Amino acid sequence: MSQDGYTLNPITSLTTGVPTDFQFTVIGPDGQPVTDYQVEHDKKLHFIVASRDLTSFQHLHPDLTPDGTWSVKLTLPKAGAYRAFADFVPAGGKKLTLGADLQAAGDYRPEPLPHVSRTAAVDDYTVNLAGDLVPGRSSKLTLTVSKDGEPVTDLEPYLGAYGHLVALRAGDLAYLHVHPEESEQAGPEITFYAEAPSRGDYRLFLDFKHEGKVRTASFTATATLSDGHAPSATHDHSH
Ligand SMILES: [Cu+2]
Repeated sequence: MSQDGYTLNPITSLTTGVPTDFQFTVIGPDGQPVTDYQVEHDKKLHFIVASRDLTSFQHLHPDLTPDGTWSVKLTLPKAGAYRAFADFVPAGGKKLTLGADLQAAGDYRPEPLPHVSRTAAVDDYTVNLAGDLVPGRSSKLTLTVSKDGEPVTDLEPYLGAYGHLVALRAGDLAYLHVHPEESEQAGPEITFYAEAPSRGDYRLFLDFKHEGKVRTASFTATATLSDGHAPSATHDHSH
């Protein structure tokens, strides 16, 4: 919630299933809301909201008023605990990711983490994941987008690249640092470098834009040392 003198400060409380104008501020080292931000990946601030069980994910871009209040239309789709992340660079500062817990009242039924898979489907699209998360260092992940079985070669730029990847650790929702590889090609492959801080399971969320619409493909992946004992693609969560 706080780092380097900056604190994420939610203002609005939320009701399960009700679209709400959610407001927050980032309080700076001087105790005042931050009003100057650097643009990164086309936006001054990226706002990610994930349910604690990682079955709900939203990547939103709030609007900033001159007094430093951010606002965004937000719906928490089901009851339970959520983690919100604000990813930004204060003017003259360095990149920060601050988190805050959000609560949606009601009957909470946590869902198990979806099984490890190298394939994700969203609408008419299929996305394949190549590469492995490696604990403690940066690793290359390549995501390949196809539609109706054909490679998609006309992805549209989204947030300064042909896709945007967010990775969260299952269990505590630690937020991974992910960089896109610059590419001149509009698909079907999108390449990222991700740093997994530890062994364990992670949930990856790829946002990509095609035919004017942003969609999210979600994967569960396991970071294991590449010692040949536990290939990540065959890790079984059922026991
Ligand atoms: Cu964003």
